[in-house]
Amino acid sequence: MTKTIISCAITGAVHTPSMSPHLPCTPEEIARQSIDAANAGAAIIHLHARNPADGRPSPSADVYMQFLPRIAEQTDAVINITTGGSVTMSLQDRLEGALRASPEMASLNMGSLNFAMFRMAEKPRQWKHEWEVPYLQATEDGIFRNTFRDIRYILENLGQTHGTRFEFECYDIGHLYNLAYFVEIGLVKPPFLIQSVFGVMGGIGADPENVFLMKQTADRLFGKDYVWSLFAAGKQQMPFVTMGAVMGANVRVGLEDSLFIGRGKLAESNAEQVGKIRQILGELSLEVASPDEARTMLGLKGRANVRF
Ligand code: KMH
Ligand code: ZN
Repeated sequence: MTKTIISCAITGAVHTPSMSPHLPCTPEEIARQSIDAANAGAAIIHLHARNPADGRPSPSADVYMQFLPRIAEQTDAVINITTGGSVTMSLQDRLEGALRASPEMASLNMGSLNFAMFRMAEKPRQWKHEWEVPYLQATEDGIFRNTFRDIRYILENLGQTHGTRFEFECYDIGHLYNLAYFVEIGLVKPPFLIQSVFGVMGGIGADPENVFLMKQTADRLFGKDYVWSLFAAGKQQMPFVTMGAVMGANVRVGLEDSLFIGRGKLAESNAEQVGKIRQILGELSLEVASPDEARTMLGLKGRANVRF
C-alpha cells in the first residue's frame, strides 16, 4: 500500500468571511494556518489569496507573495496555487499568482460548470462586508469557465513553461474525458493527480455511488497512469475522504471546501480538519505521506525550483 497524501485547501474563494470567524483571510492568517496544517500532516497546501482589507478573493500576486515565502520558510510542504481563482475572475487574473510564484503544483479545473454558491446567501446571518451577498447571488447566473483552449493555455504557459504539475479538479464524469484528450495529445504526462470533487452545486453530487463511478471511469481511461484523490464540499467532507481512503484514494480537507469539523460545529482551523482525517487514517492503519514522498509520487520539480 502506498502512503496517503493529505492535501489541505486553506481558504479558497467559496466561503466568505461572515460564514466563519476561523476562515483565514489576511496573509498572516493564511500563512499561520498553512504552517499549522502542514505541521498537522498535510503534505500539499492548496492556496488562494484574499484582499486583506475585506476578505474578498484576490488574484494579486503581491498578496500571494506576502504569505508564500513565510510558508516555504517554515514547512517543506508542497505549495499548490489555484488557477481557479474565483468564478468572477478572468483567466489572466486567475493565473497571476501561479505565474509569478512558479509553484510545484497548481489546480487545473477540467471543464466548465455552473459553480453555484447562491444558496449560501439565503442563510440569514450578520454580513460583515457589502460584497459578500452579491458575490454569492451572482453565481446563480454565472459559469465557471474552463474551455479546452483555457485548459491548453494553462498546461502550456504554466505546466510546460514553469514545470508546474497539476491537481486536475474533476467535478463530473465528463471532466475525466476532457483530461483524456490532453493525455492523448501529450500535454498531460503520468503520474498525474486526479482530484475528484463531489458536492459542488453544479457538479456531480456527493453520493457514494458516484465515487465508484468516478473511480471506475478513471481506471478505464487512465489505468495506472493517475494518482487518485478526492474531496466533498460541505457536510459530506469527512465521510467522503474516509470512504475514499478506504478505497485507496488520497484525501483533501480544508476550510475552502467545508467550514465544519462535525455536525453543526465550525472547525476552528484547517489544522483541526487535518488532525481529524489523520486520526481516521491511523485507525485504518494507513500511513500519511510526507511532502517528499508526495513529490516522488507526483513527479514534482522540488521546492528549490519555485520563485518564492
Ligand atoms: N474557487 C472555485 C471557483 C481551484 O482552486 O482551482 C474553484 C476552485 C478550484 O477553488
Ligand atoms: Zn481552490
